[in-house]
Amino acid sequence: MGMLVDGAWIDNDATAREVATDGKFQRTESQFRSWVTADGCPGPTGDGGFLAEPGRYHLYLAYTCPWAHRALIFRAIKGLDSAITVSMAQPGRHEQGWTFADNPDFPDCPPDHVNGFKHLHQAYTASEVDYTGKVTVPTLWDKQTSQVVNNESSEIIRMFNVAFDAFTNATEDYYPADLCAEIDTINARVYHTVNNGVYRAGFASSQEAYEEAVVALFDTLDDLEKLLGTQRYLVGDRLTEADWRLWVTLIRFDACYVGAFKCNIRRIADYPNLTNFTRELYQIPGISKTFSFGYAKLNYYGIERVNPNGIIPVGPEDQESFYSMPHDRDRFPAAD
Ligand SMILES: N[C@@H](CCC(=O)N[C@@H](CS)C(=O)NCC(=O)O)C(=O)O
Repeated sequence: MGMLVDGAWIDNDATAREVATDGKFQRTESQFRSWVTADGCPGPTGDGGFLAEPGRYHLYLAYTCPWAHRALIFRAIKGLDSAITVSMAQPGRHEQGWTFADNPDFPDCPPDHVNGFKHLHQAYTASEVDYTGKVTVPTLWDKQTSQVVNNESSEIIRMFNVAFDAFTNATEDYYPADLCAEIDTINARVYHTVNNGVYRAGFASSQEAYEEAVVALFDTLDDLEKLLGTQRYLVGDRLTEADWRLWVTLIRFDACYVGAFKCNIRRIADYPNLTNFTRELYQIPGISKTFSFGYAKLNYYGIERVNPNGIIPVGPEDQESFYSMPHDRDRFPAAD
C-alpha cells in the first residue's frame, strides 16, 4: 500500500513497505493517539480528551484487517452498534489505499455516509493537512470536531471497554484491574510473535528474518495450546481483552496466513485446544458477523509483494462451518 507524504498520496512508496536492510519487517507507530473518555479528560497517551457520547464517533474499518477487527469486536461485545457508526473499506487492492464505495458486489461494506470520503487518506489530511505517514484501519473519527481521534487499535478497544458504559447495558470489563498485569504480559508475547509475528513472517525479505519470525510464532502457538489445555481462557476462567487479541489472528490463520504469509509449520486445525478456543469465541452472539473469510482471503492474497499474480486459493474448505462446529471448552469452568 502507499502512504501520505506531506499530505500527498504516494502509491507504493518503498518506505511504506516497512522492511529494514536486514530484511525484517518493522511496523511503524500509529500517530493519532488521543482518547475518548467518560469525562472527556485526556487518556494515558495523547493530549486532547474527547467526551464519550452516543452518535458522536465513527469508525473506518476493513473486514480483512485483524487490528480493525479488534475495534469491531469491542463495538459488538460492548453493545455499541448503534452508538458508533462504521464505514467498511472495499475488499481487494486499491491504488489509493483503503477505499469506500457503494458497491453492490460488497453490500455489507457501507460507504462513508459521514464525510463522503472515497479514501481513508482524506480523513487523515482533513485532520492534518501535511500529514506524513501510513493510513491505517482502524481509524476513529470525531464527527463533532471533524478530526481523527486515534488510529491505534489497542487503545481504541481500551476506550470502548469503559468510556461508553453509561450508554450501554453491556458493562462487562475486559481489562479488569486485578488482571491488568497478567493481560499486559500475555499481550506483549502474543503481539510480538503472533499478531505481528504473522506479518514479520509474511513481509520478511530475507530467509533468516522469515525463519526467525515463523519459529517464534509456532513456539508461542505450541505454548498457548498447552496453556489452553489447562484453563478456559488465556488468563484463567475469565474472557478478557487478551483472548480477543489472540483470536483475531487465529480466525484468519488457516485461510490466510498459512498460505499468503508462509506460516505453514502447522495449521490451527492441527491444534485441538486452539481450534476449540477459536470456535467458542466465533460462536459468541454477534461475533461471526464481524468477520468474512472470503474478504480476508481477497485482501491477503491480493498483496502484490507476497502474491504477484493475485491468484486467490480455493481452500481451505468452508471455514464458517468448521468454526461453527460444537466446541469442548465447557470442560473448563468460566467465571459468571
Ligand atoms: N498498530 C496499528 C496497525 C494497523 C494496521 O497496520 N492496519 C493495516 C491493515 S491490517 C493497514 O491499515 N495497513 C495499511 C498500510 O499498511 O498502508 C493498530 O493496531 O491499529
